[in-house]
Amino acid sequence: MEQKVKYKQYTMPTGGWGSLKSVFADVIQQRAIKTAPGLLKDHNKVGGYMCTSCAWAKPGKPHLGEFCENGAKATFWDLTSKRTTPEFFAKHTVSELLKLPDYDLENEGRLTHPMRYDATTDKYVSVSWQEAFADIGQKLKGFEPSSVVFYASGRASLETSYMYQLLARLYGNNNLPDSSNMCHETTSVALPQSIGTPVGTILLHDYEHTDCILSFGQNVGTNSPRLLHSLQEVRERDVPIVVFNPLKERGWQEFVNPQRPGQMATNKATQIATQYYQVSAGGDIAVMMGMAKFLFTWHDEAKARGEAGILDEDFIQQHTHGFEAFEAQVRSTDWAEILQVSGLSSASIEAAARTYSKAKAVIAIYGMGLTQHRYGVDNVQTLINLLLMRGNIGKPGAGICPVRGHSNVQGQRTVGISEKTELVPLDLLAEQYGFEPPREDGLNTIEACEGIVKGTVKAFISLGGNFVRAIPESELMERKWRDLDLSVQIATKLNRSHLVTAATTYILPTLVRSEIDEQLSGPQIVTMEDSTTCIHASRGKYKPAHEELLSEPRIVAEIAKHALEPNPKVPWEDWVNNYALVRDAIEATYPEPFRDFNGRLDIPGGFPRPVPARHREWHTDTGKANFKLPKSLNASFAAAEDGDVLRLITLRSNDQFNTTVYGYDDRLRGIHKSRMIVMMSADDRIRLGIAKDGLARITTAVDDGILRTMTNFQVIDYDLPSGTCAAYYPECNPLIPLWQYAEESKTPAAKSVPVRIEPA
Ligand SMILES: Nc1nc2c(c(=O)[nH]1)N[C@H]1C(S)=C(S)[C@@H](COP(=O)(O)OP(=O)(O)OC[C@H]3O[C@@H](n4cnc5c(=O)[nH]c(N)nc54)[C@H](O)[C@@H]3O)O[C@H]1N2
Ligand SMILES: Nc1nc2c(c(=O)[nH]1)N[C@H]1C(S)=C(S)[C@@H](COP(=O)(O)OP(=O)(O)OC[C@H]3O[C@@H](n4cnc5c(=O)[nH]c(N)nc54)[C@H](O)[C@@H]3O)O[C@H]1N2
Ligand SMILES: [Mo]
Repeated sequence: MEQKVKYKQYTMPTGGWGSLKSVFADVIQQRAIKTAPGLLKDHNKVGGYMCTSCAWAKPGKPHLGEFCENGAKATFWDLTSKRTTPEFFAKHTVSELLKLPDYDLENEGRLTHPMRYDATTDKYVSVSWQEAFADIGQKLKGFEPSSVVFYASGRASLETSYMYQLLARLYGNNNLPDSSNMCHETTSVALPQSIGTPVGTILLHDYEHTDCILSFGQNVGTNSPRLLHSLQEVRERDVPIVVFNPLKERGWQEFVNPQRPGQMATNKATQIATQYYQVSAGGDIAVMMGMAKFLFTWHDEAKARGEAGILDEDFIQQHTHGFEAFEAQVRSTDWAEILQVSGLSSASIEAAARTYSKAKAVIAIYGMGLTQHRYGVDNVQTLINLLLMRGNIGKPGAGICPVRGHSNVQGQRTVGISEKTELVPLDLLAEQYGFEPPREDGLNTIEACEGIVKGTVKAFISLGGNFVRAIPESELMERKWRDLDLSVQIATKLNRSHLVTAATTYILPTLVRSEIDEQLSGPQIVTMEDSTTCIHASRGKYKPAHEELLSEPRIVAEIAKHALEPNPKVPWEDWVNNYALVRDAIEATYPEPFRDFNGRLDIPGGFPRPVPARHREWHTDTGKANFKLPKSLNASFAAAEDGDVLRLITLRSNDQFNTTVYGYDDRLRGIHKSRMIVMMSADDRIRLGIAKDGLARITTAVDDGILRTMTNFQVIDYDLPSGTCAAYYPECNPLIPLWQYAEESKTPAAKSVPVRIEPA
C-alpha cells in the first residue's frame, strides 16, 4: 500500500546482502518456496529456461546461479502460488478493481481461466476456451482488416512471435506494433542509417577485450544487473568506465557480486564508474559534441607536433562517409551552448574526452536515457559518430551496446513482428504460405493510439503487456479505449489494460516460460534472442500454475484457426504439436540467421545472428558507416533555458518490471514505501516555493489546449542537476502528450517531459 515516503540515501553497494535480502522477501511474499523448488538452478543455463526479466546476454560459462536480484524477483513473481481465479472475479466488479493500484492487481497471482467481461454485471465471467475462440474468431471475421491491431509485448518466444506475425499478415494487415516502439525503436531507426544494422555490434566476450566503457542513460543495477558481472571483470583489469546520467545510480557506482562468496564475506565493493557526470536530461548530444571538439583540438595539436593524430584517419577514410560535414558542425558548435545544454563544465567534458582518446577499444552502452527523447535518434547517431572518430566499431573489444528491454523484444523483430514492411521478407512469406501479404506499412504504437483516438482502430489483440498503462497520454487513451469493439488480452497476471474494457473483452491466460509446456510431441522448447543477438533455447521446468492454461503458440494458433480461412500451407495444428516445426518454418523464411536452427539450440552462450557491422561491412545507403549530423544539441522538447520549466524523467524503480510493480521500495535510490514521489534538487524546490518534504503538483508545460496535471507527489530532495526532475513510470504517463515522441522513431519522449512543479 502507498504510504508516506521514507527517503534515506542508499550507500550500500548494488548486489551484495541487500539484494539477497530483497530476493528472499519476494520468495516469501509470493509464497513461491513450494512452487519454485531448486532455487533457480536452471535459470539462464543450457538445458534450463531463460529469464523472463531483461534481455541481457547469457554467458557460455554461467555462474553457479546465473541470475540477478531482479531476474529472481521476476521468476518468483511468475511462479507465485497465488491465483486470480473465477471466484475472485465473481467477488469484484471491474469498477472496484479499477480503483486498485498496479501492485494489488498483479499481486492477486496468476490468472487461471479464460474470462469474458459481462457489462450487465460489470464482472468478468469464466468461459470455455472453445467459446472464447469461436467468438473471437467470428468477431475478427467481421472487421475491416486494417482496423485491427496485433500488439506484442516483448516476452513471447521466437516461435510464438513468428506465428503471431503470420496471423496478422494472413488476416490482412501489418499492424504489429510492439513494446520496442516505446523503447529501442529509436535504436532500430538510428543504427541502420549509421552503420547498416538495427542491433548492437558487440558480443559478450568483447567485454574481455575492451579498454574503456562509456555509458549513457542506462540503469544497470536495476535493469540489466547481470551486466555488472562483466563490468566487474572489466574493472578488475583497471579499465575506466565513464558514466553520463542525471541521477547517481548506485549500480554504476559500487557492486558486490552475490555469486562470489569471498566478496560477500568481506562486503568489499568493486568500484564501477571511474568518472561520473550528472548531465542534464536531454543534454547528451551537447556532451558528445563537446567531447568531439576536444578530440579535434588534440588531433590538430598532435599533427602540428608531427605526431600521429587522435583520430583514426585510416578507418575514417576507408570506412566512413560524411566526416567532413560532421567535422565542420563540431568545429562550429558554440561552447557556451554546449555547457548550457549539457549542464556540465568544460573540465568534465574534457576529462571524459581524455579518457576516451587514450583507449584503443571502446564499448558504448546506452538505454532509455538516449532513446526516449525528441532527438533520440540524433542522440544515438551522435554516439556512433564519437565511436567512428576513433574506429571503435568492428574490432574486438569495441562497439555499440544498446541494452534492450524485454527478454525477447529484439527477437520478435527478427522473426517479423514489425509494422514496417521493408524489414520483413514478404515475398518469401508469400511463396512459403501461398498468399498475398499486405504491402502497406502497419501501425506502430503511437499510430495505433492515434487510430484508437480517431475511432479507426476497432479491435486490439494483445500478446502480453499492459498497453493502456505503458503508453503516454493515458487518461485520454483510457477514455477512448472504451470505444473499441474488441479487446483480447493474452496475459499471465491481471492488469489495468484488462479492466479498461471494450464492447467485448477477453482475458486469455497463458503459461510463463519457466513452466513445462507439454504438447502432443512432448515437452516443448522455445527460443529467444538476447541483447547481443545470441539465440538461446529455453525449457520450462516447473509445473504450470493451472491445468486450464494454454501455451501462447496454442492460443495464437486457435485464434488463427477461428479467424482465418483454412490454408493447407499453414499447419497451425502441427506447429502447436511440435514447436520444432515452427523453427523449421522460421529457418525457411530466414535461412541465413537461422541456418540449422534446430541443430544449434544448445550452444553454450547461444548462437549469434550475423551482424555485418561487426566485420566492418556497412549495409547503408552509401556502403560506408555514416556520420549523421545531429539536428539539435538539446534532445528534449523542453527549451534549454526556460525559467521554471523542468524536465521530468519518468523511470523505473528497483522494484518493478515495467508496469509490473513488485513493491514500494526503490532500495538502490533509498526511496521506500511510496511511488508517488518526485525527486528534484533542493535548489529547484526552494526556488519553486515547495516546503522540504512537501507535496507537489506536476503540470505538463505545453500549450496544446489540454490540461495534464497530477497532484500529491511527495517531494524528495535528490542529487540531480538543477532543471531536471524524476518520477516513476507508469504513474506519470498521463503527463506525457501523445505527440511528444522521438522524431523518426516515434518512441514516446518519456525522459524529458517539460513540466511545471508547484506546491500541492
Ligand atoms: N528490473 C527491471 N529490469 C528491466 C525493466 C524493468 O522495468 N525492471 N525494464 C526492461 C525494459 S522494457 C527496458 S526498455 C530496459 C530499460 O532500462 P533503462 O534503459 O535503464 O531505462 P530506465 O529505467 O527508464 O532508466 C533510464 C536511465 O537513464 C537515465 N536518464 C534519463 N534521462 C537521461 C538523459 O537525458 N541522459 C542520460 N545520459 N541519462 C538519462 C535515468 O536516470 C536512468 O538511469 O530495462 C529492462 N529491464
Ligand atoms: N513514461 C514511461 N512510459 C514507458 C516507459 C518509460 O520509461 N516511461 N517505458 C516503455 C517501455 S521501454 C516499454 S518496453 C513499455 C512496456 O510495455 P508492456 O510490455 O506493454 O508492459 P509490461 O508492463 O511489460 O506488461 C506486463 C504484463 O504482461 C503480462 N505478461 C507477463 N509475462 C507474460 C508472458 O510470458 N506472456 C504473456 N502473454 N503475458 C505476459 C502480464 O499480464 C503483465 O501484467 O512501456 C513503455 N512506457
Ligand atoms: Mo522496453
